[in-house]
Amino acid sequence: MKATRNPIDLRSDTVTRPTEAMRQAMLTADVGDDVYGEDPTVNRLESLAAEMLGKEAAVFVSSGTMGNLISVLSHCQRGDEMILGDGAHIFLYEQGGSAALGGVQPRTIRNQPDGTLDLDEIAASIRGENDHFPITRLVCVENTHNRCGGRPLSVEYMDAVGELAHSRGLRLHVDGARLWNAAVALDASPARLVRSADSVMVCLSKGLAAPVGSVVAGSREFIRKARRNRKVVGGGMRQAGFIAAAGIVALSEMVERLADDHANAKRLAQGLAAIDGIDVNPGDVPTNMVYFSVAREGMKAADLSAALKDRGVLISPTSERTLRAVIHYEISGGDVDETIEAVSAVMARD
Ligand code: TLP
Repeated sequence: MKATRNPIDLRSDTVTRPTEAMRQAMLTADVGDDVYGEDPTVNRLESLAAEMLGKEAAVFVSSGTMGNLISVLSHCQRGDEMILGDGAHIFLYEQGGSAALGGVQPRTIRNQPDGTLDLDEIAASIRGENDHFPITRLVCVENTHNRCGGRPLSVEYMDAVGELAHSRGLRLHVDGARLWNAAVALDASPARLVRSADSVMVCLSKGLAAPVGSVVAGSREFIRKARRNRKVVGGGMRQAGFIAAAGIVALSEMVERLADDHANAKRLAQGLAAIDGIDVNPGDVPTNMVYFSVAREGMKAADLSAALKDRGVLISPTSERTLRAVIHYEISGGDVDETIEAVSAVMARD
């Protein structure tokens, strides 16, 4: 049975609680010491994820942030440079961990509105041979792109960015926290989407509703390094099968239903578009995120967010005028309708 949620929490798809099947799987998980490689459930999750992502191997980590960090640490040496978007989660929201802990310098270029990085700009940012320069080692892209509206990056683009990186001797890392949403939205297999990537981090704890965990996948050699780096950041989790068990359910049962979240996101955007003082383009909501803005003199996103909280709806502001609503497993069509009514009531009042 699916728990009902009160308040209606649209702050993120990270707020979901485990499904009944996940709770059962956790209760009965067969476990061992994963630092010795002896947790059968973790091993099963890693094999399943590697297979779904078309990679040789995978490693289970506690969070998306840890997965991205150990991927960068495994590709780069201190003083190396990585090229990534100025809206990338790795750049904006991970405390600059790659620089702080790995000595890796971020070279940002502008994210295009569709979440991509312009290929010519990437090419122009790759350093040449010169003793003054750092060595460019890595390109990172994000799919779906969170700050760019949850936009999925196409198979063609993913292939092209991988080809460019490899032709210049660089590696490609994909922050695929929501790769599953991209795959469903594009009707492409996750493995196909990341075929040209040297590493990919995917989250189990966002749209797929597992309580904890992410997975990094890549070549056997890369994952060996990533496993060492996981240990040095304190990520050797021992009987982690208890949480990996929920991850297996997430991968086996929770991917296809993301289409429902995407439909609900569109429906929310359509409802919001009809409200005076709200700006949103419902034609531009490809996955589970709805970014919308307040277009009324004297009213800020934080004011709307506070007024909605009083009505039992949680939506976070992302800038002075903009808010982000994220649809997930615990949000029903009825919750979407209630949210539209709440926004409508606040905007009619003020
Ligand atoms: N994103 C969270 C916040 O940190 C902003 C959210 O609510 O969307 N990559 C991407 C693209 C992400 O959106 C996130 C989480 C992460 C990595 C980090 O994952 P965790 O939270 O598991 O460390």
